[in-house]
Amino acid sequence: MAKHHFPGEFLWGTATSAQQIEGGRHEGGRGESIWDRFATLPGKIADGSRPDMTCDHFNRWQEDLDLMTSLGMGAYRFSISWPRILPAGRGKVNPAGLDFYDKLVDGLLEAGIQPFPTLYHWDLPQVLQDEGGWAERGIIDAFTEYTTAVARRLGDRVTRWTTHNEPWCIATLGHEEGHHAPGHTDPAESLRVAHHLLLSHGLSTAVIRNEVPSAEVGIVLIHCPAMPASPTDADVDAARWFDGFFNRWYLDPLFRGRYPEDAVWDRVERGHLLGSDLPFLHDGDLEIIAAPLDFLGLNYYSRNVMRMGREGRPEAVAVAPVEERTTMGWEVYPQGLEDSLLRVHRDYAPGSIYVTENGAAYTDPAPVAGRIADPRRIAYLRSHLLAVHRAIAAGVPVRGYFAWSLLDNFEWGHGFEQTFGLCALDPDTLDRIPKDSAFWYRDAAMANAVDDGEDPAP
Ligand code: IFM
Repeated sequence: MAKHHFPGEFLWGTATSAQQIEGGRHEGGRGESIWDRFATLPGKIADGSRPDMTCDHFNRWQEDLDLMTSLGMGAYRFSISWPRILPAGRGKVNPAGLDFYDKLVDGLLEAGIQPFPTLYHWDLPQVLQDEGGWAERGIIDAFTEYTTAVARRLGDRVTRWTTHNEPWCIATLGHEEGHHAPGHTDPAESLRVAHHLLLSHGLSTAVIRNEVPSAEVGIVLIHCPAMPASPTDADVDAARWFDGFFNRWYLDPLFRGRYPEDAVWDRVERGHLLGSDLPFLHDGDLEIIAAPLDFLGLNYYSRNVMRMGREGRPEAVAVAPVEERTTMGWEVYPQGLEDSLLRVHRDYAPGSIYVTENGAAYTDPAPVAGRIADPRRIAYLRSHLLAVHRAIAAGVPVRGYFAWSLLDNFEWGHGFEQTFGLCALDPDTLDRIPKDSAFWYRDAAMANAVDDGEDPAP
C-alpha cells in the first residue's frame, strides 16, 4: 500500500459556517438573518426545521474546539455571523457578538489551530434584506463597515481572511432559482447580486489590508467542472455555457478584471441582460474586484455532465448510477477535483489555493457500541485527498484542505436531512459523536499522508 505524503506545511482542517452550526438565535444580542426568516416560510426547508439551535455551537464552542484538538486539526474554517456583530446590519456594534469570536480565536490559537474565518457565509441581517439586500449597491458600505469592525477586533490574531463563501450560490440559488434565502427568482437581479458581492469582496479586501497589514486575503468559490455528454458541437457548447455561468462568471472578474464575453452574450440571449453593456457595472469596479489576492479558496463537490436539451437549453445529465452518488444526488468524481485545481492554476494562477470545502453527505447508521461506521465517506475523503496530492505533484500550489464538515448541521433548504459531518450529533443531548471518518481523517492529518489502500466495502 503506497503512502502519499503532503508537503510539510500543508494545513489540515475542517470547515463549518455560523448559520449552520451556531444556533443561539436569540442569545448574545444577535439579530435576525435572512435564513432565520426564510426558514419560517412554509415549504422552504425540507424537514420543516429552523436553524434556531442547530448544533448549539454558540454554547458548546469549547467542546468543539476540544473535538478538533482530539482530531489533530491544524486549522479551522468558520464563518462570522454578521447579525451577531451588527444586529441592525450597520451602526451599533454588538460587543457580545465580537466577544464570542474573540474567545473562539483565542481558544483556537491556544490549541495550536489556525483560525480561518469567512466574513460572509449567507447569513445576511434581515434588516438589510428589507432594504434590498445584495441587489442594491448601497449594501457594499454596510459590508465594509462590518468588515472593519471584525478586522479591527480580530486582526491582531487572525492572519488568513476570506471575504465571501460561494457567490454563485448566493446569486443563483438565492436570487435566480429561489431555493435559498431570500428566495427570489429574478435572473437579472441575480447578476446585480453577483456583481455587488464581487465588488464588496474587493473593497473589503482593501479594508482588511488596511486594518491588518500582515493579512492574507482570499475569496472562496465553488468550482464545478463541466464536461460535454457527447462530442457534438451542441453538447460541447452546453458545457461551455455551464462553465461560463458557474465558474468563469466569478473567476474572470477576480483574476482578469473582466466578465467573460461569451457568458455575457449567453445572458443577453436569454433576456437576462438587454445588451452587453452591464447596467450594474460602474467605472473602476473591475479594478477593485481584480485587486490581487493572496489565495483562492476552492470548494469542490462534483462535476456536471452537460448536454444541449430541447429548445437549445443546456441541461445537466446524471451519468453515474445511484450507488456512485451521495445522498445529495451528486456524483462522486474525485478526478474533477484534480482537474479543477489544474485548470484554475493554468488559467488564473492564484499564488496559493486552499481546498476550503470538500465532503460527502451520506445516511449514516445509528451508533453501535459508540461507533458510527461510514466507510463511503472515508472512501470519498481518501479519493479526493489523493486527487489533491496529484495536483500538488503536478505543480499546483495547494496549501491546505478543509473537510466539510466538522459536524452534521443545518444543510440549508435540506434542513437536517443531509449529513456531511465527520461527527454526528446525538439528537437528544447534542453530544458530538465522531464517526469512523473522523478517526480516519485524524490519522491522515497526523501522518500528513494518505494511503491508497482499499477501503472496507460499504
Ligand atoms: O453546506 C454547504 C456549505 O454551506 C457551502 N458549500 C456547500 C456545502 C454542502 O452543500
